[in-house]
Amino acid sequence: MADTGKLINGFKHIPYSSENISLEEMLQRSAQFYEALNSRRSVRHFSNKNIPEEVIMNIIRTAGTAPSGAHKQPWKFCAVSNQELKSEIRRAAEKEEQENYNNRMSERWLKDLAPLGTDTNKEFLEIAPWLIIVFKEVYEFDESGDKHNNYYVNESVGIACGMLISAIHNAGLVTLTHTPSPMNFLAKLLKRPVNERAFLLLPVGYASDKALVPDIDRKELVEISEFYK
Ligand code: IYR
Repeated sequence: MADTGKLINGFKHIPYSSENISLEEMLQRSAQFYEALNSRRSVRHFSNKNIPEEVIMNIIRTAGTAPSGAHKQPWKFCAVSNQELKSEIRRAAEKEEQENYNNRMSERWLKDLAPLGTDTNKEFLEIAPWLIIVFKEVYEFDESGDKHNNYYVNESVGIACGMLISAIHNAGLVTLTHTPSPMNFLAKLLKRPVNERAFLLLPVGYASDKALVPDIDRKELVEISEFYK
């Protein structure tokens, strides 16, 4: 087949086209995708049932399809199933959380969290079969070892995490975005290189048979959007 690509700034560009679907199917697929993601909930009660490593690999592959500033892909997904490591992470996270809930968080913050039923107990860190700890690469090293900051790192890694969460839900599994703060103990425990900072911790597994989630609603379309036609 003829190569219809071309060079831009000396770099190869190749043809890309949108999937050709009918308007009817577009409407159906967009509504179905919304329904699928709208059934996702942040779940804090996990079963300890194993998940095949290949599933976790596919979920991470999906997150790695996210767009990123200058295509630097400034992320690293650390998948932990080692029980001792999970226990160490729980111990360190709960230590920070005790400080957070008892001293660092404002009355208003605690009041805002009350409907979610969160507390300093992070049992899920030991029970969930996998923990995915997402690191952002704030800078990279060039061939001569010089540091160069990456671009839009929080935006890029945030988008990748959204895709990770969607992939977890799509696989029939549950997660929650756990943000023990400060999170630097994670880089230490996982022996991460100096250019990486912990961004988010997501336990991944099946929901426990006894899982409960808060009875809360999402904002309606009119509340989250404004159309300019
Ligand atoms: N990091 C704490 C507190 C917490 C903060 C927010 I904002 C939440 O939406 C949920 C929890 C914790 O993980 O418990």
